[in-house]
Amino acid sequence: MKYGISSYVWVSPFSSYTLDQLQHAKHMGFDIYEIGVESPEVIDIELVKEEADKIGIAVHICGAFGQRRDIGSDVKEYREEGMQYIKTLIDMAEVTGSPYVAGPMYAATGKTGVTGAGERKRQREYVLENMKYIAEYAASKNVKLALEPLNRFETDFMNTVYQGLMFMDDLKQDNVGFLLDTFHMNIEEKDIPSAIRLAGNKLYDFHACANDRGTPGEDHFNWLEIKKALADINYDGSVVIESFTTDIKEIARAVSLWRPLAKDQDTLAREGLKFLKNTL
Ligand code: LER
Ligand code: MN
Repeated sequence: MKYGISSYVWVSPFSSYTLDQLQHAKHMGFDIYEIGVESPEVIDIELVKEEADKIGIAVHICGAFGQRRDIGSDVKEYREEGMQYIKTLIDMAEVTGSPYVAGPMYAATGKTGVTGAGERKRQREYVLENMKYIAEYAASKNVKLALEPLNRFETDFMNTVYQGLMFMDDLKQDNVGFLLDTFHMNIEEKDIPSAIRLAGNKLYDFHACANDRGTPGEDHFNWLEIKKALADINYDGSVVIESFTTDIKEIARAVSLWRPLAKDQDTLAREGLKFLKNTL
């Protein structure tokens, strides 16, 4: 297992001006720094890779999907922006050697309420068509796509692993699997360990969050059962602590983090890592 930390814990947006974060994460004992890419235009990814190599930390890529990055939107311009953005993320993953691009890339985060049958069908067709293209582009660069089911307040498209598997059945692309996040599973899955087992070898990335998005371990989760489920599916990928600074920009409304969840963000990272290393 490799342990990571999301850039959202400390900065928003991550940029070439916040490269010191890599050293900070390494010092704390993390193996991976997962960039939540809000503004690609302020990230010189070659520079990030150079710095990461110097420090000895891996850089993984996760997306942030505001309204204009919605590949299932009725607005053509938004679909195109979404496609262009995901292609940029894949290019970044290729540069840093990230095995995946992760995140809820099937829709704008926070978009809910697509209820009419016609509208739903149209959205799904757009997403399938666009994801197929993106998955092939990713495959050509040896990158996987880790789709993240989100809770009902953040998406109406994919809330559970079961729905994700149905979508993947229709998509038929080998390099598409899951990013599972304990925060979302806690709201949507009947049983978190069963959901992990259902994802099986389709699990590519894992967000370890407390149920309130605070320090992993300071929560009501049964981490020993989560550990068993991860072991049962032979998961040896990344376990990334995801929380957010209250300054979060691209997906502020969806994240809805209005108060600090720990004494400070360093404490959250340090205590969370200690807990996960001891427990998993
Ligand atoms: C992103 O990884 C995530 O978990 C979402 O809740 C962000 O809105
Ligand atoms: Mn997440």
